[in-house]
Amino acid sequence: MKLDEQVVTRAIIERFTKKWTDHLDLDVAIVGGGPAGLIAAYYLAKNGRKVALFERKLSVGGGMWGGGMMFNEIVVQDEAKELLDELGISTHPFQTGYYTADAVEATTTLASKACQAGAKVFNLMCVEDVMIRHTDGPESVRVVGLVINWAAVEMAQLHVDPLTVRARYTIDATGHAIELMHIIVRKSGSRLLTETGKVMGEKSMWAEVAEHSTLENTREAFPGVYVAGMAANATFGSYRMGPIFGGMLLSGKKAAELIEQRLEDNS
Ligand code: 48F
Repeated sequence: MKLDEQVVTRAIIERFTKKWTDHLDLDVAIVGGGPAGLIAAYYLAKNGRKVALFERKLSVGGGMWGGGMMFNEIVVQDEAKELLDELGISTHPFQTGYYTADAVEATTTLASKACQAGAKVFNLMCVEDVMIRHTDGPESVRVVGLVINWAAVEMAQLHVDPLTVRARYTIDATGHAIELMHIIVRKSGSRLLTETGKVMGEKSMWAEVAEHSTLENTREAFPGVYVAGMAANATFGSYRMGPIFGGMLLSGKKAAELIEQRLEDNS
């Protein structure tokens, strides 16, 4: 077969453009492709929802690749083992209640399952802002979409205007940085659904408490926006937990379930 570079170029441009235009109006937009964002994408897509995940970096996986301090093994507790089994990620018992998994196997399998379930990953794109609309009067605001740009534009600090996607619901799964929540507070001046109305910030490490509170804190933090993973604890003022990943995965799953319920209620 004779190869034609122009066919290769046209294939990439046309297929990417189709993928992008097919995902301008979403059921759920997920910001951040760490473990929490990826697992939420997996469950929502598995339910047939139109989901896109935006990740600033070249690769999805966030902080899961490096295990703890670049020792590329992760730990999960009893409560999350079933979830890894469901995804087909091998786990190895360590001592009662604790399992390890190879960080690279866990990350690649999770990413692959999310994509195969139908979630579209847009890597190398960063979310730099949100679209907010007044819904029921001036006091009632809601996030209705995201403002997106190429990560390369951000890195080069070029003055290039962004583009947008609409979404019925959004998940802030940006990890420790909680980028979406900070943008919402800074730009809208509205109160978050936290005790103080602001981003409460992450506390020092306390794995036992943090793993449980990650789940409790996985909820709507601003109308239309749910927080998942480390962003949930950082928004609602709880502790960090280090390289135990059960809470991250269960949190992403919970965010997907809560949004699924809202989508069903509104249909
Ligand atoms: O940090 P990250 O892995 O978040 P997570 O899913 O998991 C946290 C754990 O990795 C670890 C931990 C475990 O116990 O505490 O830290 O909560 O993934 C967040 C991803 O979001 C991307 C970022 O590059 C990373 O891959 N991200 C952050 N801000 C943006 C973004 C943005 N504005 N636009 C696009 N991607």
